[in-house]
Amino acid sequence: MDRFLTADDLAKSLRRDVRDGLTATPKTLPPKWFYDERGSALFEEITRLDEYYPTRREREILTARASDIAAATGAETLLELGAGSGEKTRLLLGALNGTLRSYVPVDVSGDFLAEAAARIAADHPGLAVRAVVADYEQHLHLLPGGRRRLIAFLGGTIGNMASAARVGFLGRLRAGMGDGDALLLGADLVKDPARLLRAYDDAAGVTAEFNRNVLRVINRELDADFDPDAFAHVALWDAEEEWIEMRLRSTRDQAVRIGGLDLEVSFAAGEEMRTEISAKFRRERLEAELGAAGLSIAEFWTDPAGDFSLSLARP
Ligand code: AVJ
Repeated sequence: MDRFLTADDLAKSLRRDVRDGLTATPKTLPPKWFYDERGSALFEEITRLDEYYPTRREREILTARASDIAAATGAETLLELGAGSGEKTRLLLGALNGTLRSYVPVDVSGDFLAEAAARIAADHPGLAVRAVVADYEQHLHLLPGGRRRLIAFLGGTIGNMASAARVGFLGRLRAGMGDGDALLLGADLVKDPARLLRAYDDAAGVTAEFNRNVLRVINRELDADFDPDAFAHVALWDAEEEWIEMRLRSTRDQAVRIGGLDLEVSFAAGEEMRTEISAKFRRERLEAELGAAGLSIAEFWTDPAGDFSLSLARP
């Protein structure tokens, strides 16, 4: 396993994010910190909820198009940005078995990554599996090279970035791509806001717990004393930006001490802190943003219901 990101780097960036976010107006926290062990388990639970369609829809597209993806790319290396559930990976690896020689899962967390990589290596003898611990926002240029690489960025995670950040990110990705490489990008699509809101505010309250989990992460990692029960989950649709926003609303006036930062922050009753944006796309916007980054869409697939998209883009 290659490490471009140490536990110390990660701790530093958490400190910076929390200090910057909690001293800003309005307060914000980046979604990156949801995913400790409990947060990852809660996200897995979200993907099985009736209301949360993206994972199922993306799987439908991958199942239907895996052999098209294989034929179109003839990929020798599969680079996967962000740890997949393993299931999407298996679909792709199965389809690419004629040409694929190596698989490179990339994630910020080494714990989950080593396990997942070992399982895949055991199931695919002959496939070189090289896990890389890296932040794909910072370390794109350090990822393994090769001819015919397929870079998969699935799940709709691109939606966690605002438009300018997406174009910047895609541009850096493009800068490291050769002519034979391709990008497989999963992106959720604009749809009825009521359905979107249900997907991000489920009846069982799993998403609410997932949202509050970031406070537990900060309590543990930075010796803070957030009372997660004093924050209510909020999901809203921003029609202008075409994104879902998740927030935590302070249910009372309260002060929180973050011992590890020697910082005290106060929240007014009703004050809202943004914890995630999840942008939803139209094909035109994907074409425009990929185009601005120097990539063009060779294939654009959706599930039959038109809920989710997979784009295959090339330099
Ligand atoms: C993993 C970022 C794609 O935005 O839908 C799920 C995270 N947040 N429910 C998404 C999430 C609330 C998810 N991504």
